[in-house]
Amino acid sequence: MKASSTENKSEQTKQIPINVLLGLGGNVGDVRDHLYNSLKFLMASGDVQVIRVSPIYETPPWGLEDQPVFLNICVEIKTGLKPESLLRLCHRAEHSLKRRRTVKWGPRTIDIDILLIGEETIKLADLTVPHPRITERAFVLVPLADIAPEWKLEGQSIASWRQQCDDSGVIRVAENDIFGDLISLSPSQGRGSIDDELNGQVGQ
Ligand code: A4P
Ligand code: MG
Repeated sequence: MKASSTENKSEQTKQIPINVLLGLGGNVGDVRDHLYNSLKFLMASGDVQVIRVSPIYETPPWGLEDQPVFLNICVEIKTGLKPESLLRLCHRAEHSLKRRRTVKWGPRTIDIDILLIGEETIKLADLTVPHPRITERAFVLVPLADIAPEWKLEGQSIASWRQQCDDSGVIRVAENDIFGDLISLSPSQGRGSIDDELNGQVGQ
């Protein structure tokens, strides 16, 4: 699905660009591809610059244990989108990768969570920032501490939360090399025919 250029133009002017931390994870299909294509989709909007990407971690399923292991990463982006627009863009990226919302905490090709937006606190009907339960989740804290150890959550650094979490079963399975061509490009450089490029690359 291609984002409408009219919508993008109005979104671009809505806010001074701010750094945002995202958490991405999935356990259905070729998840490395989904992680890469999600970031590419976000960049293709022209409103998102990828600043840092963590290594890729294999993580035991949290919340609903009877499902395959996940791959997780965390990403720092810079965006001028307002939070609600960023959430909509993330949902469009999930949709492009055939994400289906069936079971809460259940299997998915990709899930994109907005973890932190600068130091903002947001409580809307469909958006809570900081994302709930970050401090309980090694699948978030381990990759997050790799890219944003100094960011603060509830008065403590991410590095400190990471040290306190139970990271059993969390395994670094790859560095961030596959994302190399996406990192630190200007937003316009990420533009392209994302629909063409994604076509046929995802199975579920
Ligand atoms: N929503 C509210 N705040 C946010 C936010 N900050 N970022 C709303 C993103 N979305 C936010 O999400 C449900 C609703 O949350 C959305 O409509 C959005 O408006 P969803 O993606 O439809 O459903 P979900 O992901 O199943 O539920 P939820 O509560 O978001 O679950 P989580 O917290 O994302 O956890 N185990 C491992 N190892 N790795 C994982 O990645 N992921 C989950 C999902 C469970 N277990 C996991 C993993
Ligand atoms: Mg989610």
